[in-house]
Amino acid sequence: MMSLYFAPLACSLATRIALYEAGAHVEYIQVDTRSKRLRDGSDFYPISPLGQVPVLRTEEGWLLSENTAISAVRGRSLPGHAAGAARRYVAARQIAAMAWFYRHGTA
Ligand SMILES: N[C@@H](CCC(=O)N[C@@H](CS)C(=O)NCC(=O)O)C(=O)O
Repeated sequence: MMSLYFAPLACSLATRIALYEAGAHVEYIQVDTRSKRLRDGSDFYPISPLGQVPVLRTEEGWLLSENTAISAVRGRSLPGHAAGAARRYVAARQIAAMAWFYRHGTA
């Protein structure tokens, strides 16, 4: 199962919304971005050297940062994704949505 490291109301919300809407089977792991700790007290830095969310741990164990990159991978890997030209269109729409979130969701 994939895992998404997130913080409430941080920009990881963009990826969370995309994963929720896609019906992805994901474990959501909350991070305190101030203390750089997970809720179980473990250190977040080995997962994210910058101490930033979002980070997606793929089923293969890869750690991916950056909303845009996570969105692109997610679009290709979830069941039910579009094929061929339609997939490229969906990928472009995802990037546009992410760009909108960054423009309107950050100070
Ligand atoms: N360019 C990154 C930005 C990641 C980012 O700035 N995350 C913020 C939350 S919106 C964070 O974790 N801040 C905590 C910190 O920098 O200490 C992305 O789009 O994923």
